[in-house]
Amino acid sequence: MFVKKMETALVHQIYEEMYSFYLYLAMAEYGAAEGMPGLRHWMQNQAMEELSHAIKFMNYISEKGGNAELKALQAPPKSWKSVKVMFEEVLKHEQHITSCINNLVDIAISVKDHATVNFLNWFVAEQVEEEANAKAVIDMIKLTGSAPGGMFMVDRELAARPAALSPLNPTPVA
Ligand code: OFO
Repeated sequence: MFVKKMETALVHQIYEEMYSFYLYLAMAEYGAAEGMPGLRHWMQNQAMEELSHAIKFMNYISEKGGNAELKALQAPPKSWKSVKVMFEEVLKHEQHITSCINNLVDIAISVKDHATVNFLNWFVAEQVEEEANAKAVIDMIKLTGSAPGGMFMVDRELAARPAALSPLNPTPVA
C-alpha cells in the first residue's frame, strides 16, 4: 500500500518516462530526415530505454497495490536548429528527469516509504549515466562536428551504441 501522495507522484513519473520515450522517437525521426542513420539508431535505443523505465514504474506501482493510470501524452517538437542544439535539449531534459527522481526520493523519505526509496535508488544511479551520455555526445560534436566530414564521424559513433534490451525480453531489440 502507498501513501496517496507517493502513489500520485509515482504515477506522474510514468508520464515523464513515456514523454521521454516520445521525445526521443521524435529525435530519431529528425535524425532520419537529416540523413543520419546513426543518430536515428541512438535515439530509437534511447526511446526503448525510456519505455523500459515507464514499465518499471508501472510494475512497481501495481506490485504495491497501486493503480498505474496512464495519461494523454503531449506531442514532442518535430525539429531542432541543429544536432548539437538537439543534444543540448537531451541534456536539459535528463536534468529535468533527475530532479523528478530526486523529488520522488524526497517524498518517499518524508513518508518513511523505505521500499520506494530502495526502488528509486536504481533511477538515481541511472540518471548519472543518462546525463553523462548526453554530455559525451555534445562534447564529441564540439570536437569533431564542425570539421569537414565531422558530422559523418559523429553519426558513425552514434551508430555504435549497443542495442537496448526490450523491457519484456532480455534480447537486444535492434
Ligand atoms: Fe532518460 O531517464 Fe528515464 O528515468
